[in-house]
Amino acid sequence: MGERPMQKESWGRSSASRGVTAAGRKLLWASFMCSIVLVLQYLAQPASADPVLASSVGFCKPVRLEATAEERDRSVQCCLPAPRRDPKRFQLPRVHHLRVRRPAHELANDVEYVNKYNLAYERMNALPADDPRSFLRQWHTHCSFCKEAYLQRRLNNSATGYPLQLHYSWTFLPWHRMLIYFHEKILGSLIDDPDFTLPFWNWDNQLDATAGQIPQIFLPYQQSTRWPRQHGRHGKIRNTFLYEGKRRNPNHMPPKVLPLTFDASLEKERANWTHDQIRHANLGQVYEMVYNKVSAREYMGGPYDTSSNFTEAVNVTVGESGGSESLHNTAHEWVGMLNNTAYPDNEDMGVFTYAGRDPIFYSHHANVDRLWNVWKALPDKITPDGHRVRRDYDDYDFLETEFTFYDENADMVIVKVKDTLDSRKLGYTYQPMVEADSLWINHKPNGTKPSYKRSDVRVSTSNAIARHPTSFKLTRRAPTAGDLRGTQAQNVNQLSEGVVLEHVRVPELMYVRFDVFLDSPTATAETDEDESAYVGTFTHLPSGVTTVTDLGQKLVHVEDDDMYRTLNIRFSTSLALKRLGVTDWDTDITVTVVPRFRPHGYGWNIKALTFACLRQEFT
Ligand SMILES: [Cu+2]
Repeated sequence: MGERPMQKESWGRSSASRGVTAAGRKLLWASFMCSIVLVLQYLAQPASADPVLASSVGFCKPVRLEATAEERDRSVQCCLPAPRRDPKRFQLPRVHHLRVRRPAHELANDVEYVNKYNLAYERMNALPADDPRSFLRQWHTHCSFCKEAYLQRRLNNSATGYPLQLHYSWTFLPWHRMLIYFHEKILGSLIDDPDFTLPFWNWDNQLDATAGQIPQIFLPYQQSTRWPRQHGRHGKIRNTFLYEGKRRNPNHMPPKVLPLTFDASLEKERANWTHDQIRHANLGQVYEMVYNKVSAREYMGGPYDTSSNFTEAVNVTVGESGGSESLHNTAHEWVGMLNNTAYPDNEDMGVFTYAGRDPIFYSHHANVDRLWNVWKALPDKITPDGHRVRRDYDDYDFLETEFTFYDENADMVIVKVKDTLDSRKLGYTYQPMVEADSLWINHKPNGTKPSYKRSDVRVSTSNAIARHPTSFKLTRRAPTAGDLRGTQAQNVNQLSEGVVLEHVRVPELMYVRFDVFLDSPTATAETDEDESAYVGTFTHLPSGVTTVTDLGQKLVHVEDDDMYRTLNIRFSTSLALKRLGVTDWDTDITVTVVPRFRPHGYGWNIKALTFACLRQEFT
């Protein structure tokens, strides 16, 4: 296979003892390239990267939709109305009692709640289009900020010239928290209920079989005797707005449960999975993507400041999603119309552009928000120290980042990230789900270890993610005091070990999903994600909109450099290494990337899915 040269590699315990063979020279070259990337990154650091003002004031462009055979230039206008009054600074509310968000599956038959919830949305939907509180504008808020309609600004309001993007970085959690915070406040004000809370879609809950289904409140209620309360003295449930006209995959309705390892290309093969199999895989996935992430960088994503430009071809600062964001992508794909030719745009949930048009979006994000709180309270038990406290970033550029939203009075409010970090200070909390959470916290992956001879391993020397599972060599070393810089670890034993694929070029329009295994060169698409060697999944939602199949006619577009996103993709390795019995720092290992998508039309000889280097990193 021409694009994927493979080399037999000699494996010593120490990389120093390796002879300089042709393969060795290539590997040396690869690590040289890795250091060049790092040096360039360092040199190109602008002297004055500052916190970002994510504002809906100023230049706004329509959001591009990918061309179809019929229409070459398609776009959606999701710019927000200008504020009618001067923006105000956000003030933390005076909290007398905490509002409690409850799980959607437990609220399904609460007639009073569901009717209130539906009425609030009906009223929101009835507001005129120039009202920023209207459902249309709530959807547009997500569409415009998450699809780069606006430009990133400095805190003095001057534009940086870079598109504003609130995914792929540390802004993902705080921005979406405040989006649903104001959304909830507006809904409450429309029904004169200041205590109103959004329900959360508790998809990580594997204790209750209904928790991971599309919650009943988003579906038409059946005339059923199973829920007599619906039609009893409490009246009937009306939920028309919550489902009518929403575009969701009809194959994923209850009793189907959201599989958190969902893989559109394997959907047929996995159709016969038992509920127990799904349940087990789901626990493993939340364990890997939440519990296994100790540092802020691993869970929340990489930094975002005024030097960050995620969409330029030759860029320095690249996007980096945390475990939280990667995990949340799966529910988006599964609810939306992925790979349905009648819905080429994957709407609603399957694409950032339309996700906010489905009310389930706000409940999905409420669970993402809840898991953020849960994550901060998890014990370490992963780093050699074992007692690192999981904390939010404390960088100045993070804390001082500003967002603008419209509040329940239709006023523009400027919120600083530092005011978003404690949900209790914002006046709300979540109903505790201790028993369900503990299932994934205490999950034990299958103990199976792959057996192979190191001397038989063929590692790739080209930095490309290929059609078939590909193994790469990862050179390891012990952490030093220098690795502490920029982290929140108190000492080297608190550092979390990981592997980073640097500067992966991902076509914006391409659905990409791959699994990563350590020291498991025999891993294939059939390998269970719940085995010891698995360290996580990367998922990229097509963020222009098109089906994968449609791309067959549009190869030319992929040549445009601005159609790529450059991302760092990080996997936490401490626990897997422990499980695999790799206890020293000198053992080099293989990293096997198993693609779980079929890029029809792209072919594999594309510039896409190459990366600059693969390296060990401590955070
Ligand atoms: Cu978003």
